[in-house]
Amino acid sequence: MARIFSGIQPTGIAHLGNYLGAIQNWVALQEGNEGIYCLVDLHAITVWQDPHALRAQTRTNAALLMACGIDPSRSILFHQSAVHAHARLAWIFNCVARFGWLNRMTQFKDKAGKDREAVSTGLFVYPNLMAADILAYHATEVPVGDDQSQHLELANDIAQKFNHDYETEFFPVIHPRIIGGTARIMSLRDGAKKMSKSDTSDQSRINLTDDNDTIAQKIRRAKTDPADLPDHPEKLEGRPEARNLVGIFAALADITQAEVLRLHGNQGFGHLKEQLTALVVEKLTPIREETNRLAADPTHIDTILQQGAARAAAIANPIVAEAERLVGMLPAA
Ligand code: AQP
Repeated sequence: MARIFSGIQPTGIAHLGNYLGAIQNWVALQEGNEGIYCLVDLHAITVWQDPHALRAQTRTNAALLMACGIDPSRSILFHQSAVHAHARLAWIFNCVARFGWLNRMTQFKDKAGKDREAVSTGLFVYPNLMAADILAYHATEVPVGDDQSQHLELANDIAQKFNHDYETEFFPVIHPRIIGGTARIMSLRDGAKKMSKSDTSDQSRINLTDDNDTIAQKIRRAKTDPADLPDHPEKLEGRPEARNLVGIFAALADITQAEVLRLHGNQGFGHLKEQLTALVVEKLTPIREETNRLAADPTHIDTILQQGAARAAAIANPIVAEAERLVGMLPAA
């Protein structure tokens, strides 16, 4: 039985990319594994968040995860800030990771844009906190979208350097579980950008809480190109928006892209978009309805997250206390 850790930032409402690239895999991995799933609010504030919105989004995403099938009686579901072990270990990792390593992170470059002087230092050391999230539990399996592979390599570098510097084998090797095929879902407005919660255009993504009319409208307006759909996936080369819609369809219908094109190729995008809308509506309607039911009782959500945090802390506190001891700190109590 492997211990699995993964997280989602409550920077907005989880979208179809989060679902296909991460959440559906988390749900499946609950079977036969020890799942630890975290709403990473400390990560979220590396970019300024409205405090009221952050609290609301943390609760809504917790409800969404449960509606998608994360079972809090089986897995541990909690919010990151409630377990102080994450921040304690992250500080140690700030002192282990090298500036040059972080400077090479492509996600930092993307998120910081041109004005690097103006971004928070938290955004720069974000991968150190992510390494701490995982290693505070000695988790070895991390299911993430492929956009996170570079951060996981860095987490392994940090673990190795810690082990080397303090002459120990305390931290294990992490294995990323990147889901093939559907790993990266792109923006509906720009096939070169990933679908993202923090994209300023709500039209760029399908939020898991979108109602059926909104879903239909977003898919209808999704960017395409003037040519018909091809009859084979190889011919999607250089057509990122077409590839994205075909990829989403294949992932939701659980068929290959070749099959999607066998069914819908050699015609305009209209038919594919109509069928895709039906698929998305079918998948998201029960999730949205269950989320709304759970979200009506925020106190209950808070209780579930606090109970999850207590279980998480029971695992992480002794591990982080041992890391602190290895570094040379006196016991806290
Ligand atoms: N577009 C995507 N396709 C596939 N997987 C994705 N993930 C995110 N976007 C896509 C995966 O979802 C998990 C949770 O992501 P996150 O919330 O921790 O942060 P993120 O990757 O930065 O996601 P967003 O939506 O783009 O958030 P913002 O806008 O706040 O930065 C991760 O496993 C991620 O791989």
